Amino acid sequence: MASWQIIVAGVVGVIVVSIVTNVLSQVLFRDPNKPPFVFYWIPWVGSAVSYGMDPYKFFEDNRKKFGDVYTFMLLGRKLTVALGPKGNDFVLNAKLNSVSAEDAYSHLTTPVFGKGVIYDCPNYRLMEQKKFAKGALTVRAFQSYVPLIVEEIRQFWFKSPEFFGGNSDRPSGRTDLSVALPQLTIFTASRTLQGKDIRAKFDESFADLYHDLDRGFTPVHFVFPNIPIPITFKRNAAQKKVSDTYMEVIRERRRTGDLSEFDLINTFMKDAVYKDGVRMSDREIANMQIGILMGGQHTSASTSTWAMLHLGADKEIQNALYEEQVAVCGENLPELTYENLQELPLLNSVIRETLRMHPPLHSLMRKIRSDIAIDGTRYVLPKGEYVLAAPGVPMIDPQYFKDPLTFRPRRWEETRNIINLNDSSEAAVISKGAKSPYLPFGAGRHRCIGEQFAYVQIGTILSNFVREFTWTLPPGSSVPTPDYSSMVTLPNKPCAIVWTRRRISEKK
Ligand code: X2N
Repeated sequence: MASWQIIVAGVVGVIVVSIVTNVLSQVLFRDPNKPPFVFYWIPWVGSAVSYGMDPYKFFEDNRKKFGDVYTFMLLGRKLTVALGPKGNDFVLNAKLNSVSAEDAYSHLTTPVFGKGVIYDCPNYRLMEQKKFAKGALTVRAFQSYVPLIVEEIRQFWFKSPEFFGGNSDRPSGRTDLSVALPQLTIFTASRTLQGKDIRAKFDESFADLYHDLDRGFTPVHFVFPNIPIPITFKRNAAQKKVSDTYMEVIRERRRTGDLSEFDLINTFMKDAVYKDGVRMSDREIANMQIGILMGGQHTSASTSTWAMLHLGADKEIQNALYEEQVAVCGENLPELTYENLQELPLLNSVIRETLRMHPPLHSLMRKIRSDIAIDGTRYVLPKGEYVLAAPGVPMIDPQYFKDPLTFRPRRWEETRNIINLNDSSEAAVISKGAKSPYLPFGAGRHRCIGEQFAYVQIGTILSNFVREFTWTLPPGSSVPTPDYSSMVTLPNKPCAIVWTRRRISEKK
């Protein structure tokens, strides 16, 4: 035999033996103190393909076989899924010394956000960072944000003729929302959360740098954080440049002393002193801004895109939103205010319903730090493995939501603020605790702090589109299916709408 034949035979032999060993060990050894295991053929890869293609189908198929708790292999990690409201509570309210989010996420997020913040610090630091950010997101701040968002939307319409007709007063057109709405989202988020100076940078270099950061914030980099490809090098270079730019802005603001805007850079500059007296460094404040913008960007862009698509498919709701604007804001539709947003129940139901069907994150993970028992079972999960919550699963379960795959914002009309965990009707499912079937913002110590901002930003965007345009999906098309291959659940492209201007305005 030639030497290459020996090598090929050896490699094939190793593969065959490892597959056979893997299959046999799954079939022969079942530990009664461990959850059922989803069978897989290929070592290490495990269930990656079926989970990665459609996680909700994967969760549901295996729930039928195993119930609410089971373990699967994902690219070298053993993850135990805990489904349903009890599973959400188990994962999201697990004790700090038993599970850790930073041990599950840091290798993905730290190269993008930078050091010292979010998942690159002890949890007690993150808790205070969230408090600092939350301290900026006051009613007074939101009141200042709404006109700024309205102004950005106007500029976007008039300065981006490719999307909405520009200055031409084009009465109708076709737009790909998956291109337009991420741009509008970054402009509105940066203008409000980070101020005029940072917003101005998005007309120049910042957009490309953030694009480089985005491309390094994917499931690929979750699996191979430092995979030696150009995307990784660009991610690293962009992190440094963006962080340095924030630091320059911080120094410039300190020099001029102008901290008057209600943005998060100013709040952190003023207030970010930890309880133990340590002040956040400029570098940490800068990296915090990257985390906040990355967090706000993908989730909001995805949610507003899904909402616009569903409204395009539902003329009745779209018109009712316009009527609601007229009834609440007045016949001649004066500029929207933060107070108006609180008085638009159908608008808020549209956002709530969009998040029910399309929560941006399908999987929330924690790494197990010390063995944990699952109440009511014999199962003990060992240190080093992972737990996974999927809050989106109960949100499309007919046990909790009638006709769950139908977009029906009015289902929320009867239900405001009623909490009753024993009642599984739709009237009972909005809750702050973790035992709710409706948790698009998670629960527990890692619960989202961006909820109110998201409602303000998305609410303002949807209101202004409803005022200016009517739209439909292109003839013969329907709402796109989900794409699970990026960090948030996006609609598959193209996300086209066909729009008509309500009145040819004389605005220039
Ligand atoms: C190769 C298909 O695709 O078979 F951004 F300040 C900022 C959540 C982290 C989920 C990781 C793995 C999927 C493999 C598919 C901030 C606003 C946040 C919250 C396998 C064949 C980010 C990683 C998901 C692994 C799925 C981290 C976001 N509010 N933003 N095979 O969250 O909050 C932030 C927080 C994570 C994951 C996966 C595959 C604070 C495939 C085909 C392919 N996952 N995933 N945020 N897979 N295939 C955020 C939480 C934080």
